[in-house]
Amino acid sequence: MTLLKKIAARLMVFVSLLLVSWHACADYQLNMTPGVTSVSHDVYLLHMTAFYISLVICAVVFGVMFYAIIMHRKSRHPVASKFDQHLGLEITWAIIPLLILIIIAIPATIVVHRMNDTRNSELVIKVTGYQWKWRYEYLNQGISFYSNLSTPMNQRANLEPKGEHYLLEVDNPLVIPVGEKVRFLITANDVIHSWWVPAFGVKTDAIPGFIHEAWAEVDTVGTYRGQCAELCGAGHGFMPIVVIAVSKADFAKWVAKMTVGHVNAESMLPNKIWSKSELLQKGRQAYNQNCAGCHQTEGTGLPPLYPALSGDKVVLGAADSEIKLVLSGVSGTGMPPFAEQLSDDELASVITYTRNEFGNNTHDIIQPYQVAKIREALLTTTNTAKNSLEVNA
Ligand SMILES: [Cu+2]
Repeated sequence: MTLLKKIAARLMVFVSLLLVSWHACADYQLNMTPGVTSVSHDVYLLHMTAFYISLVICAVVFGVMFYAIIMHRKSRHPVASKFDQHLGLEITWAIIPLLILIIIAIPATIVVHRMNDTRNSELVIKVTGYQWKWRYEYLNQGISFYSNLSTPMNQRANLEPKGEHYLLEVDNPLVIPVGEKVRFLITANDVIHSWWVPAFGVKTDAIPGFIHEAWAEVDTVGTYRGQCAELCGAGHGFMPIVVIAVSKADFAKWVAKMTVGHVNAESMLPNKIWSKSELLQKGRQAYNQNCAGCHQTEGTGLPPLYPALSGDKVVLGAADSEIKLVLSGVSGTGMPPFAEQLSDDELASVITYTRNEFGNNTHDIIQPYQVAKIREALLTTTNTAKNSLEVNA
């Protein structure tokens, strides 16, 4: 009796804890989402079918078990029956699960086959995972951009209340049209990531050196959010995915805007001289988006993996050396080359920022044209090296 009382008391505690914490779980849903693509609908249907089959099996198995426990309890049947083995019964309970498995496997195979059929796509987007951001390239439109987490640093540091889409918001979302088959070519540039958008029924590993494929044909206009689903380092939780599905007409407008924007960005006043405060303001933003993941907001780094920038000898040394290092990265370390990721004015501002923040009072101001000059010199060296390799080969 005391044991029963103990169990009842524990059960009461468990239930009250569950009730108290229930409101905290209200934002989460337990089940899969039916999603917004034909594949995600199929996956959901398959999942629910398997779930209901499991429920029936559960009911039958537990039904028989409890029936046997109650009806054949010792007080009713003090003397146990002596039979063992029943060929018919054994064959039946081997064949029924087999049939159930076949019933589940046939539609599952059809759906998996459909998921991998990327033929007849109308738009191809290459998705590349980086520590810790995504890059999207529209292969036939000549549009490419990086997509960084845009949740403000103060929210991440608990200095401000968290926003509605905390850690699920980006500066440049992926834009796709509804009603068109979009093929994704998924890869990575450093370590293994995984591109996961639950509403599309897509969760595909992004592996350096491999290209995996996925596709989606979205049926509803809207904003869909996902995350990297493969533990990829310290900033794994800070590389969300945001996809905006728009009508075909809006998509055409967006493409036109992006193409023009790209041309403008290329020819954007490379000789403009920025003021120190402009550079620092722009630099803080670029630093928090691209550098703070490793070197930390306060420039303290995470030694020995990510060096502190406060008092760092490269940051306090010649400006050209720092520009060169940021452009080409440091091989064998976590420092990637930023030449492709950031524009000259972003690099100039972030380098100005590191040279004047964290107690690094160099008073240096770096202008975009200085970055452009070193970028060009590096490019010439790389091309010369490539050419001489080709000649030698
Ligand atoms: Cu990742």
